[in-house]
Amino acid sequence: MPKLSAILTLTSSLILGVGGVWIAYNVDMLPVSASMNAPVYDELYRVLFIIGCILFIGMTALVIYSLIQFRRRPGETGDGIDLEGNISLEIFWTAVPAIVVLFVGLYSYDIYDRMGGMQPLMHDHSGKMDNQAERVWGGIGSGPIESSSRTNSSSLPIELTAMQFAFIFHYPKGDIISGELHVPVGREVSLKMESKDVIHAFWVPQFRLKQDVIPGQPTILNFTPTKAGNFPIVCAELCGPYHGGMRSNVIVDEQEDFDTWLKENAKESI
Ligand SMILES: [Cu+2]
Repeated sequence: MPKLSAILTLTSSLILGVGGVWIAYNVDMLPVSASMNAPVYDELYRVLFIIGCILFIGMTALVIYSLIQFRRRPGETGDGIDLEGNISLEIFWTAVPAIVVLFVGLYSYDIYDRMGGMQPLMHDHSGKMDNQAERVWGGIGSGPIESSSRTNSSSLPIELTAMQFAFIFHYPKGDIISGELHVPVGREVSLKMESKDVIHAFWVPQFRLKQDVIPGQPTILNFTPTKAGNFPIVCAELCGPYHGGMRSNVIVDEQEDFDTWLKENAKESI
């Protein structure tokens, strides 16, 4: 009965859709969100997770249904019905994945743009960098920090040197060298990163930020922490035998606690 099957398809799609959304919003698999970047990233993750849930549950249900409904009954010894081709089904299973993939592509592009990833990519191919020839992706860029258009005057400049197998932070204000990153909550940090040896990567899962640290090419990473706390910094680029131990911490303090830390550790009075 075509009408019954249409109602069944509609009902099961509805249940799948609602179920997918419910799972994505109730099963929290991500670490706490602690930077301004994180909610945007999490939104993309949720949408992809909803699509994944719908596909996984829908296909599993269809397989189980088919196994039971079309099983071999007692006494059946034949090869089954002789089927060849089904144009409308073929159009359907080509069109649906194409639309889903197109949507995922466009939506990811939009999220990347909202994270600042679509800042003009002006790279000077002559080898020298002029003032505009810097790359800024997702608050992430490379080039001379002095010319960074994304670095506003209120942001806190910090320099990161990565090496086998440590992260070393330098605060130009106060000339502080630290093995841990101290930052105040709610203020933009502009991290100028460079590696001394091989490629490393600065990754803070709670900030949803991961950026390569490259020898000979400074990278700039701008971010604003939104939650006070102690979060891990992990090297996310296989960089040698002790790569797994290349970790540090970012300590996000309230502004006054950060100021105290800065005063206590500054080499000169600030
Ligand atoms: Cu490393």
